[in-house]
Amino acid sequence: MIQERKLSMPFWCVGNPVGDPFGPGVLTGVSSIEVAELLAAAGRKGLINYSAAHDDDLVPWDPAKPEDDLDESSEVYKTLVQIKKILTSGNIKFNMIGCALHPDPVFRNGGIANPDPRVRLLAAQKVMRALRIGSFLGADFFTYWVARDGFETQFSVPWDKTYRYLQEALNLVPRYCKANNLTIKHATIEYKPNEPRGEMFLPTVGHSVALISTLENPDFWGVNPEVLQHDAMTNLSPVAAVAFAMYMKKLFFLHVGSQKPGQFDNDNPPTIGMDGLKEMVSIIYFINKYNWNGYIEFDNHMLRTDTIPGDADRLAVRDKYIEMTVDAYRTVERKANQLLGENTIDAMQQSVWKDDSELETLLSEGNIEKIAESKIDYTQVVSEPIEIGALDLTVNKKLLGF
Ligand code: XLS
Ligand code: MG
Repeated sequence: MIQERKLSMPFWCVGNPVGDPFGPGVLTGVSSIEVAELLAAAGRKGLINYSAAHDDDLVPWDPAKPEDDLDESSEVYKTLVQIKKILTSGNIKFNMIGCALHPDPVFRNGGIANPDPRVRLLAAQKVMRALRIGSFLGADFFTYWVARDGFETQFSVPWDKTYRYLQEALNLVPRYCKANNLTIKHATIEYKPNEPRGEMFLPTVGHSVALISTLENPDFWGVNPEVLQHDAMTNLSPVAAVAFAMYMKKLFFLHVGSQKPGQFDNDNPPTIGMDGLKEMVSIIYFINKYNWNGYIEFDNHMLRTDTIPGDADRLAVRDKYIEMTVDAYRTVERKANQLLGENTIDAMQQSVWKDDSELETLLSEGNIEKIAESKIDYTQVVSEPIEIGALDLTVNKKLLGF
């Protein structure tokens, strides 16, 4: 039985006023309470099950009050109580908290990897507050998206220390969660090659998984690739990134949107845009085929064109955005699952992969004498066609509905 994925719609996607570097937001803003209400309504309609947020998406940050979330008479605390109540009313589980280390100008040269220890301290305090906020809402995950931890100029970075700064700050996360009995049991690194910085310190899945293996508590940490955007931005393959993370048992969840390869971070809704439809179908196809049972979190925004500027429709357009994004994902999922049941595709895959259980065992046992002694008929192997073109044509026909 192929499962239907659980879906998460984050606060920042719904709240996004859709600005870009050439113009301000075209949508009138919404409060975090209004976003919570939109999410709860979507939960009641059965569209989504989870949500996520950065601290700043929920409540404002005042560096002079690093523990305002603990003060029951503060506005921050009262807002969090209200958000929790609204989400619960729509059966939305709050699943992931991130710490916004990108908007405030004090973090303009980075958050947890900032060379200035005063800024790293502020970042650590803000991360702790975000962890408490996440736990108050019942989150299972914390996500470190690389934000402004990166560079534009080569001589401005203390290269002998930068990765230690990252290790030190990431090590604080499980330590803090455990010491305070928080609900957060796991965390992810969300790598990205560039944007907002010219280059990032953790640009790929490989960098992230390697760094995780050096942390105090590697089992606590995984990754959440953002497909198609964060890999495709530099023409790396999102498909291979997800497969690698899954094989390394580090695929904790996925961020999903759409991307034209080689461009700025498009953050288009899944399937919307110029490219990527087939890649998205293939990702859902193989995570289902190989029984990965995590959840999918959207990370995208509506197209600027599709907004209705002004006050009157600011909630209605966001409501429609949630519905359309879920519809786009479910459409891909249906197609992926249809391909999964296809005998023709299975048979063609088998013929490309050439399964031979005896040889499989021999190679995986890794006995060097047996491997050295084995005989393969080279002339036979070299003369066999490898019919990948035919397999792909079959897939394309199925995708196009023939
Ligand atoms: C930006 C990231 C960001 C994270 C949340 O590119 O996708 O939105 O997912 O911190
Ligand atoms: Mg993301």
